[in-house]
Amino acid sequence: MTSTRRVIELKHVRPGPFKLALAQTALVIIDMQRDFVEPGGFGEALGNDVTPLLGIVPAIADLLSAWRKQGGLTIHTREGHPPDLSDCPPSKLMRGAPSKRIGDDGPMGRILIQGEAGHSIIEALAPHAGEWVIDKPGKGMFWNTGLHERLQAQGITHLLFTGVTTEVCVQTSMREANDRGYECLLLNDCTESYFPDFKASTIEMLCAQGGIVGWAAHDSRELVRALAQ
Ligand code: C5J
Repeated sequence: MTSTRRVIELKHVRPGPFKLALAQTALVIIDMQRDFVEPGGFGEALGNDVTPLLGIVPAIADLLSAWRKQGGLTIHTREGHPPDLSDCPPSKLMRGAPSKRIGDDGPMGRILIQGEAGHSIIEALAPHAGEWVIDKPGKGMFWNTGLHERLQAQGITHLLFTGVTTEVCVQTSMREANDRGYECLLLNDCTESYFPDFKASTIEMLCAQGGIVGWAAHDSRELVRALAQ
């Protein structure tokens, strides 16, 4: 169980300290699915080198382990669609010129389709019983998922963001969360992009202007240390 009284203040964070009460905070892990981080999936079909994305797994795993020991709420998201693609708008299906489109057969099954091997979360970060797994058809975690209502019912006010990719699903979800009134922190060593410049720019944008979207921590170590105390 989460300690209802425990409050942590992180100091090595921009634009300034970030205070969180464990009982009102959820750790969010965005789309750490095989389709995005392993060869043969959607990320590679779009022409990307997916190898850098696996580099953040140890940092997320350490944070997740420390978070689980405190009984904190963890939310895993998965981007994808049912086999009949009924919630995939034609605009998303036809966008770009990928080598394979959503729903096509690949080495890990049909790309971004629920129930296929590529859609699953990587083994190292596999959800535990009781953790929330949110299937989302879009880039943001609130669109068409019912997540806001569940978070409200749970009294969650603060969200800690990790996962991939920084400038697409992570940023979209953080902006959606900010607009709904959540205090959001991005853990920079726990997020990655196929484009290093996009990651850096996204972090700058999110915490600029006094934290226009939220806060950014250079790394997760201060939080992991605080959780262990
Ligand atoms: C993308 C994601 N990049 N999880 N999805 O299409 O960021």
